[in-house]
Amino acid sequence: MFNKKELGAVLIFGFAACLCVSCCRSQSSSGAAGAQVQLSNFVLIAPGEPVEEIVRTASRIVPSPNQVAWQEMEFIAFAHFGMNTFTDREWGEGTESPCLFNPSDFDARQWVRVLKDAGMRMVIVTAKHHDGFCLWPSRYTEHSVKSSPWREGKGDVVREVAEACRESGLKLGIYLSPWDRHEPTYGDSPAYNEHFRDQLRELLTNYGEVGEVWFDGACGEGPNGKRQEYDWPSYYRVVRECQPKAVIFGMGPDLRWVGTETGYGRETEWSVVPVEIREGSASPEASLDDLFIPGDMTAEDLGSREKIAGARALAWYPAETDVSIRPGWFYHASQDDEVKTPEKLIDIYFSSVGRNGVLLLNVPPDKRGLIHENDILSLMNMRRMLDGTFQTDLASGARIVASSEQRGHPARFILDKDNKTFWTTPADVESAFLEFALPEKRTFDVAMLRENIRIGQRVEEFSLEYWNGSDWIPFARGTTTGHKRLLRFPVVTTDRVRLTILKSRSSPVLAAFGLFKIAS
Ligand code: FUL
Repeated sequence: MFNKKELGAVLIFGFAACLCVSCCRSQSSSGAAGAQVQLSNFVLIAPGEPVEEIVRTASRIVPSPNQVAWQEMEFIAFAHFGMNTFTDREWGEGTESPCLFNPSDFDARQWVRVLKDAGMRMVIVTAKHHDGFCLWPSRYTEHSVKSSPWREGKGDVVREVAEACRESGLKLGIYLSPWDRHEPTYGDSPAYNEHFRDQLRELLTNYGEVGEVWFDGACGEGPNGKRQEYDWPSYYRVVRECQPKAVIFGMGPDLRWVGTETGYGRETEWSVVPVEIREGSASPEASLDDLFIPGDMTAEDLGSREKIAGARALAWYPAETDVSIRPGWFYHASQDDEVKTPEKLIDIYFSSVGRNGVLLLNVPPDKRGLIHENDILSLMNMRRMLDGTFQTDLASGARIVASSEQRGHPARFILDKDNKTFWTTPADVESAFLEFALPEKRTFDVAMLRENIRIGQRVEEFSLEYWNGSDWIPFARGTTTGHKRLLRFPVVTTDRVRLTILKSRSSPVLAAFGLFKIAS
């Protein structure tokens, strides 16, 4: 599967079991628990590799522990706040006076309280947007809160958000825009790269643990007419060195942009996808961080068998789905009546978290430095409806008959509320069904499936049917599952449900199944 050079690279990328290639080969079709031998979150594919072998390899690529921790958060917050909040713009020029930044009632605890109550687990703050104004008193520029009238230049938004997050048990994320329309060195590539690394290091060493670093791809023309060449690998090194538990989004190798800003992920969302790498540099010393080239990941099909068949490298590179609660990313009073409704937010939740993504919802604080009342109302109603929907699992108490079970991984594990245990089939059994006999007739309109992503992502197609007393009636169908798949369908009342895995990349590994009734 790999040449000698590539094998070395695979070994050092390994997060799970680091195995020699002969182990991979000999166990690839007969491994324990149907789970088979796991590789890492990145694998190089040798030219000419048969498609079936590539598919098997893809099924055994697993997320890094940092990627698992990120995926399990499911729902996280973006807080776009900065100079644009005060100039009523979306992209500033970089020439704005710091005097304009002056929130009247800034309260990071209010942000965090609201976002936590809404069910979000991390807050990513725009420490610096494209206009270059820094929300922390950076040593490397005067264009920051320290030159503003706010708290007489003694304030630090990043610190207050970090402290509020720590107090509430939320993680902190940092958005640091590489594109900087204020910084004079921008466009002088080596000088600006150093400046950017300095700022990054400042943010990643002075504010406690950071869970995610958000790198935007926007790259404008420098003031001197030169285009800035970002030195991404050197940025990644700063993140790895200062925050070993952080994941890097976007222009980095850990998380990819889902490809739209609507909040809607793909119906078929693979976390294992081909990635672009620097050719000819796959030495045993190289890591994904060194090889990775940020590429366009916006196509509708990223991870089908056809796509991975031609891959040079495959990585666990899951989708983050960002969207704003308002039309703009920053607060504009004119949009106070355009806050997304709870129903719209729920639709987005089903189409992002429910499609194997993490939902990054932007809630932009206003000029007071507070989350606006309209946003709070929408968020709280959304939360109430989601809690109402998911509080009672109508599949619980069901007896399950499986067409096939791997020893040690019985079907009942799918209902045990422990996402680390799982049902799977013996090796090479790639289609199977589970029949759920409910304790009595129940009414539902939502189904939930989860794979155990620690073992990989495998399910390619599944269907759901119910027993109407004489026949099995199909009521829902899906493709990929991943961390979480939610399906909505017209209300069904029955006491028997059948889940069929129609197609899978090696044995399916399901951690959970649930049935729910949407609450209004
Ligand atoms: C984009 C930026 O240009 C927008 O202003 C916003 O920050 C969004 C989340 O990312 O690329």
